[in-house]
Amino acid sequence: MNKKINTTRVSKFLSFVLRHHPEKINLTLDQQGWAEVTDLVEKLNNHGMTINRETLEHVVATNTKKRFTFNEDHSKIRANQGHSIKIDHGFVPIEPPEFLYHGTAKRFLSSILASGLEKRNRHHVHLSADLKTASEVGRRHGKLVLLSIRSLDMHKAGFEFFLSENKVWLTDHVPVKYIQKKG
Ligand code: HQG
Repeated sequence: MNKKINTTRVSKFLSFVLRHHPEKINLTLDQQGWAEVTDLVEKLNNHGMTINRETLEHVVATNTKKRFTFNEDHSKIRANQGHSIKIDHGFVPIEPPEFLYHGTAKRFLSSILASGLEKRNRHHVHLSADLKTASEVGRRHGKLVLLSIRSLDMHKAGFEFFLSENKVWLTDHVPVKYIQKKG
């Protein structure tokens, strides 16, 4: 293992290619978003990122948010969520808890309270089951505002929810009436 490997840099670049721009390194993803590991490693190296299979395994295993998953025999890899490219993730709808949370920045609040939570560049609106995670997500954008979502009521009204492998709750859109500002 190359001890000097910058796992954050590798993880960020993996997110970039596996969620958004595989074409930037000439990579092809299948319909479910999987890349061949051999192909990925070769193409990362061709694009100036010195990495081998062992390093990739290390980055995936130690990633704090479990952003990536290998298939069973580790011949393929994909991002667990967060894509902007269209993939068929095979998510199965499930019943959410009574409340889910969304952390955002204060500057987005008036717009959110006018049009609801929108998925923007992602495939889904991302929600968290706990306030700590929601707070971390929100602080990335600026001064934190926490929103509480009546997810079970949404579900009863026919909205679909999915849970990604790394435990992010996903839905298509959250209408204003299910959103309440916390505190
Ligand atoms: C906001 C990270 C104005 C929304 C995290 C958010 C998460 C609106 C921003 C994952 C709006 C989009 C996703 C509206 C939504 N008006 N602003 N109507 N509706 N917004 O980054 O949820 O590190 O795309 O509140 O852990 O912050 O990528 O979404 O602030 O799971 O693995 O528009 O990203 O994971 O921002 O974060 P994002 P997010 P990774």
